[in-house]
Amino acid sequence: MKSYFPLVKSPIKYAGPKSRDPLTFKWFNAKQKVRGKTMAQHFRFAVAYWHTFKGGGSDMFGPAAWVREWNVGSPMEAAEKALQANFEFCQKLGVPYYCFHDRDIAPEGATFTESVKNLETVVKQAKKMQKDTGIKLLWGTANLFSNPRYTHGAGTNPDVQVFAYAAAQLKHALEATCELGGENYVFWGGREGYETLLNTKYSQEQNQFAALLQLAVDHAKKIGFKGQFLIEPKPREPSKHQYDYDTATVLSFLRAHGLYDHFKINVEANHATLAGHTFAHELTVAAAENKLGSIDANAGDVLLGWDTDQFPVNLYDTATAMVAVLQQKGGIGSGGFNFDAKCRRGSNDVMDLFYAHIGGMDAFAKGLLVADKILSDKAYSQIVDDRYATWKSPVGKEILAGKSSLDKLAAFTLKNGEPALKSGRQELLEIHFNDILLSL
Ligand code: XLS
Ligand code: CA
Ligand code: CA
Repeated sequence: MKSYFPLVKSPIKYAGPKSRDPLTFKWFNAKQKVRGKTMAQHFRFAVAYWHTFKGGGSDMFGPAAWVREWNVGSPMEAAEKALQANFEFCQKLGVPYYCFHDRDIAPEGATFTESVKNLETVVKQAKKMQKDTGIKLLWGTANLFSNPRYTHGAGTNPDVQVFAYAAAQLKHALEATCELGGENYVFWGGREGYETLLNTKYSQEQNQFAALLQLAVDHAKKIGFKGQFLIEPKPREPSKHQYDYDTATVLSFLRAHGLYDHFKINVEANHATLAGHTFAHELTVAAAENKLGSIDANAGDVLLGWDTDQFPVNLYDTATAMVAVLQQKGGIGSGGFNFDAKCRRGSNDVMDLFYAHIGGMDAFAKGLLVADKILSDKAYSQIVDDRYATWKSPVGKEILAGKSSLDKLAAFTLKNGEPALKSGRQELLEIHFNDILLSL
């Protein structure tokens, strides 16, 4: 069989931090244990099909700048070749999972029937390749945003005929994910948002979107799909306002519509920054409710205001992210770290795909080691624990147990008077964080 990556002869190996060979891992050591789990178990890394195998370096100022060797021939021929490239790439990189949209792996046909047939054909091929290589599907999703029919949204479209079309496409994407043993199914709200409130019935659209999610939950039960449903927040782009703005908004939407138990969150770093949050913030909010389901491991650019989907290289960001991830009891379960990232338009060589993924895996591995050390560091945790020490007093315990009252607290305040203003030790903790990051 043809090799699309002939320059990578064998799977990438761990060679340690002193290695200067760009085709080795310096920090990601699959077998190394951290907090009782191997790095492979912590991360469950995945390759994003759309960027890695279907991307051509396009941006809003220019169309695709390159065509990969596998993306040639008829659409169905290209689909099969791209699958082969995917499995060769994942095997050589040592990444156990991939993720896709239905329209990444199989081309949309001239009719709905043809699209379904294309998907079924490709799913059969993918199933065989998964079996042959051991590479698995972390999550599948439906592309309910690229086709012009979804211009005004899919689930939130004002036209019920478009809603039905989206539901039909979702049904087949979910069945494909189920057939391929996908461990999760993602909803990213493509064009589920609005451009102007002047033409929008906000609460009607919220109810429609909830109805679509409920239909998916019901269908999963019907077909025996056991994977985890995930929602991926994003505040804007393509719509001016996206309904799944951020983690807190999504959790409250799920609660309001009786869907809370069926969904977890897929946190993407670049979407966090678009929402005006840090990546660590979004992870912390999700983990606080044990709702951190999976991660789209990428990065934005501080100087560009859009979704640049870059590979993660900033160690401070990966370290603070991993501190948040480790706070969730039991880890990320059936989720993983999906590199929803693309090489820059100027990085057009297939070898750049290897350098980019290796760099991302190393950045997260190093982040994990730093986070582990921070969380085990007594001096560090003591400073944080001391800030909250008064909550262990009788009055604090009583408040948290729901046994206090405003009268009791007024009496307490009369007796104790003005509280002392204590230092939060921010700068000390920041220095301490850097000391640990630099010491590893
Ligand atoms: C787009 C999203 C998308 C989802 C999957 O901004 O990141 O790629 O991850 O639909
Ligand atoms: Ca994403
Ligand atoms: Ca993105």
